[in-house]
Amino acid sequence: MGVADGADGADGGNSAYGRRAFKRSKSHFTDRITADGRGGWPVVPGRYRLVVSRACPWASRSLVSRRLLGLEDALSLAVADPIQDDRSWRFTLDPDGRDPVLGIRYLSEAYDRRETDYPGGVSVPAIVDVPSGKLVTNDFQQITLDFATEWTALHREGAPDLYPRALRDEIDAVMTDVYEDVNNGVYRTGFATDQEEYEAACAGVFRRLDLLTPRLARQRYLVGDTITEADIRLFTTLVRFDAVYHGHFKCNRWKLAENEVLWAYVRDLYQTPGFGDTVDFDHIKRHYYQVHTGINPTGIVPLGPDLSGWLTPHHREELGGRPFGDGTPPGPVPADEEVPARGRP
Ligand SMILES: N[C@@H](CCC(=O)N[C@@H](CS)C(=O)NCC(=O)O)C(=O)O
Repeated sequence: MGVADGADGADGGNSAYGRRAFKRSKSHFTDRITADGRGGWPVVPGRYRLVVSRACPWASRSLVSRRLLGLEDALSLAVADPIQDDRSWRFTLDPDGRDPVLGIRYLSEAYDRRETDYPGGVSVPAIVDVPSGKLVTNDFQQITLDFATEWTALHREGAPDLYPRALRDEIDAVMTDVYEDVNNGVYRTGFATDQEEYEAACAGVFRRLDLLTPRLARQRYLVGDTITEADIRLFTTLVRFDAVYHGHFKCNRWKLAENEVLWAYVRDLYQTPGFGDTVDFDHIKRHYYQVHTGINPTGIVPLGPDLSGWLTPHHREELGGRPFGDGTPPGPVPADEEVPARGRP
């Protein structure tokens, strides 16, 4: 496999298999879609298409946030095959291998329409302007913040406030630490190329999880008493932890299922409408184990872990908290977006 997370420009330069420490590259296309259209991309229902891989934790943030806010009708969804080829993300899950709305076979075609001969990697999540077929943004850090704050006119009735103004400083501080040590820390651990680098990154992952544990033993959610952007970002890493980060990325001091607090926290979110219904464990496992041939040369995908625990009672309601604040849970998943049975517990 020519292209792999951590092996190309989109996700850390050539460092995953080189001698330098793993370093995540910045998103290249950082245009924003805004309520007032100040950057040339106004929020308009039906104009844009969100392209994701359900394998990818960064893309999965946008899937969860889109569901919680009820943006499914306003912003359509393309799901890429979890296995990239040497032209990167492709629409081989769709009839004739083409995205039915954009009419393209590879996400790179939308990148090319935006910038010819763009030398960097192709990454998800990506938002594409349907009329022109051009990529607008692949800036995963900004995409969900803009869903919460710029797409408000299109939110469903009862949508939660995922980035409440009064809590932004605290949310930002928590997200910065979680990004460095956990979201990106698992990648630095998995793609480390020497022992020292691996040990430092792995220790950092568990140090941060140890620090989060007493906080989440006291309170149901990371910040305040409702679900916020901070929970979405921690969730998309934790939900992958035992399935891929523990084995494939060698983050194996303990399994999440061995930490009573974090395991209950992530199960609570998994069972909350808008979270677990976006998760495809089949895509997650096949992507990591088959694509990163540098660290798993046989491409063998393990059979475990057993997924049945995800649906067991978590008892987190006893901590109080109001998942959606003054709002309500999202409705059912649109029929054409349901995760196939093999990806679910
Ligand atoms: N560094 C990416 C963040 C998103 C990202 O790394 N996505 C991964 C999938 S988890 C990706 O698409 N990597 C390119 C590839 O694997 O071909 C960006 O520039 O926005």
